[in-house]
Formats: sequence, structure tokens, C-alpha cells
Amino acid sequence: MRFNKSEELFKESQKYIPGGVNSPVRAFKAVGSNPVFMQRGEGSKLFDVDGNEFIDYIGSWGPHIFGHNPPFIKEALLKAVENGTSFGAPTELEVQIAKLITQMVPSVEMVRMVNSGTEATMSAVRAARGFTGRDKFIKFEGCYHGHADYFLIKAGSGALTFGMPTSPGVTKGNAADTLLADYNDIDSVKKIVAENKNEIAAIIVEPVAGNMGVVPASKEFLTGLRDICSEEKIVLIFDEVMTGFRVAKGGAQELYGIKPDLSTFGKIIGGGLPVGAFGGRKDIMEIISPSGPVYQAGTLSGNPLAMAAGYAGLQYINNNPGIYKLLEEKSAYLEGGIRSALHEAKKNYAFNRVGSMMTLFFVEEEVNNYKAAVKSDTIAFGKYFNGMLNKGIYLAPAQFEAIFVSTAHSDDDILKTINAASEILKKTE
Ligand code: HOZ
Repeated sequence: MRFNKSEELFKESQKYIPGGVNSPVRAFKAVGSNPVFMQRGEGSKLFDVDGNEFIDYIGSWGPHIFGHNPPFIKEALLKAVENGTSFGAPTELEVQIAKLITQMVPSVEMVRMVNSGTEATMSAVRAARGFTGRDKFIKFEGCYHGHADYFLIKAGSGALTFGMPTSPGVTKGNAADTLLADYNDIDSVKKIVAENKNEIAAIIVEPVAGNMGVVPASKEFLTGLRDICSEEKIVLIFDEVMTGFRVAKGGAQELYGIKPDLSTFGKIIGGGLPVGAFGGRKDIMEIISPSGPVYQAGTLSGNPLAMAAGYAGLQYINNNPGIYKLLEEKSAYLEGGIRSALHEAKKNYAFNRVGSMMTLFFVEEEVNNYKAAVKSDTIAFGKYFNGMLNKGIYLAPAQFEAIFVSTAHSDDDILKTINAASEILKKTE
């Protein structure tokens, strides 16, 4: 494959944009190559500026559960744009989407729209702090909740990929209120809670971690968190920015049967447009301005274009519950094929999957937390990634990320992916 035009654009972009990209992971730094500049997405495919075609497993990092540019979302957007792009005033659509979310995710009694997952998580923590009158919160090593200062402490995703899980620019004061526990280790949480009695506002967790690669929480762990939060009057926040409407209609909380106090969403909720949301118990949500004193605002929040795309997507999911069975079948087919390819290549790498989110870890031991994930051979992963890219398979360009299957991936797409993996894994030392 040739990437001449992408190479040229990357040279040019580095003059004007830090690192040449508007978000770090997409720079391909972690896999020792340069980013591919994309031009168009359709169904399961992405097409780049050099005319190359890829089977895409990033799906804009999760939102494209139906593949790129599904007709019903495109139609909804085109219709909405006829009426204008932004009002900074309430619309009927905001009421409809809020109502639909509360129906699809029963723990969400009230919801506030924002513009990204980062805004959702930072607002949820602020709400929890305002509600409890406490400052500290617990997060887990390797979990990523966006880039607000106090989350960038032992964070996942790009922060972990680029070896800066704790970011410069975060003040000691900010860091002091972030308490770190080990994912899937309830004793580490109990210890911190005992040492900080009546000082912890919230525990925030990805119920299926997606930002140290895919690492599911055990049911016992999440149940343990629920019990501790109820006993200690701590607000339990599920960060479902990746898992919401992706692993089940009601998100990971439906899969596990556990009700958080607050949840955060992003990705699918905007149908591919920049949207996030946080919601949950009415008594907590009513602390948010203007019904309560905790300030939270945004001119573009509930933007009519974003709401139109998001509502079309959520309605489709709500009316077609069969899509999760379809996603499971496609994803299981891909998992089975990759596992066979690993077996043929005599590699015993860990493969974690929850529904249509998955990660192949280049480490021959079970990955159930951050410490295990970071043992992965990222050099070998880089070789695998570049080998797959050259065969037209577009994976997440970092070990500590998820790949996503959409309803648009055909059996033929998946078979091509398995065949490519089988060839590349045999060559990857
Ligand atoms: N936060 C995304 C990965 N979990 C990366 C988004 C991007 O770089 O575009």
C-alpha cells in the first residue's frame, strides 16, 4: 500500500498542529508509523486520501455501531440542518432524547447533555462533590475518564500509550483529591475508603475498561463497589462512554445487573457527532444548575444536529433489540478466528472481549488489570498493527485501546481480517 499523500499531509500538519494531530492516539506514534489521513467512511470501510480502502475496526473509537454513515442517521442530519445548526436554546428533540435515554437505561432518571465524554465525567464528579459535600474521589489505575486534570493520574488510553499516565500540568492540589485503587481488586478500595472515612464523594469506574485495552470487571468487584458506595454514602459513577448502548441497550450496567448512582455517556449517544451526557438519580441530578447550585453549562450542549443524529441512532437501537445478537455473532466469529490464528502461530496471547469490544494483548497471561495489561509487548503489537494496516485492516493504533465490530461488518470483512491476522501473527515475534 502507498501512503504518499498521507505522508505529505502529515509533514504539513506538524507545522500547524501539535504532533500533527488533534488527538494523540491517532498519531500512530505508539506503533512506529505515521497516521493515515482519511477522506470518507461508508459502512464497514474507510477510504484514505491515497485511494486505499480499509476494513475499519475503530469506528471513530466506538460510536459507529451501525458502521459509517448509516442512511437513517444521514437523513436525520440532513433534515435537521435545514432548520439551522445551533440555537443555544431548548428544542423539542432534547426532551425526546432525554426521555428515551431514561427508558433505555433505568438507573438514569434525569440526564444532562454535554459535548464530549470528558465533559460528562468531569461534570458527574462535580455533581457528586456538590451532593456529598466531600472532595476526594477514587479512580482505578488504567481507567481513562477523559482529560480533566484530576483524571490524568495513572490514566489509560493515550496517556498510558505515550508513557505519561500522570500528566505534567496537573497540579499537586488536583492530584491530592484523586485516590487510586486497583481495578478488579475490591480490597484495595476497602483500604482507601477506611483511610478516608467520610471524605470520598465518588468512585468512578469503567464497568468494562476500554482504555487499557478491553478489561472486563468481575461481577464480584462491581457488586463490591455498589455495596461500599451504599454503605458509605459515596456516589457510584459508571463511566459508560464506551460501553453505553454498545455492549447492551442499557449498557454494561444492564449486562452486570448493577445500578450505579450516576452514569456518563458519549460516543453512540451522538450518532457520530460530538456529544456526551451524564445522568442518574434524580436527587443527585437536581443539584445541577439551574435547579441546584452546582454549575454546569454549554452553548453547544443539546445541539440540534447532534441531537438529531443521536436520537435517530438511539431510536434505531430501541426499535431493533436484535442488533446485539447480531453484534455478538459477528464478534464471536472474529474472536474465534483470531484465537485459531494465535493457535496456528503458537502464541498464547490474551484476548479479552465483551460483546463487540475487544483487545488482543501481546502478553501470554490473563489480563484483568493495569499491571497485567502493561506487560504487553508493544513492539510486537506495533508490527502486528502495521502488518494488518498494509493488508487493509484498520485497527486501533495502540495496544491499550479497544477495537469495535459494527453491524456493517460482513462475514467477508471478518474472514479477510482473520486471514490477514493468521498471516501476520506467524511473522510477529
Ligand atoms: N479517547 C480515544 C481512545 N480511547 C481516542 C480518541 C482519538 O484519538 O481520536
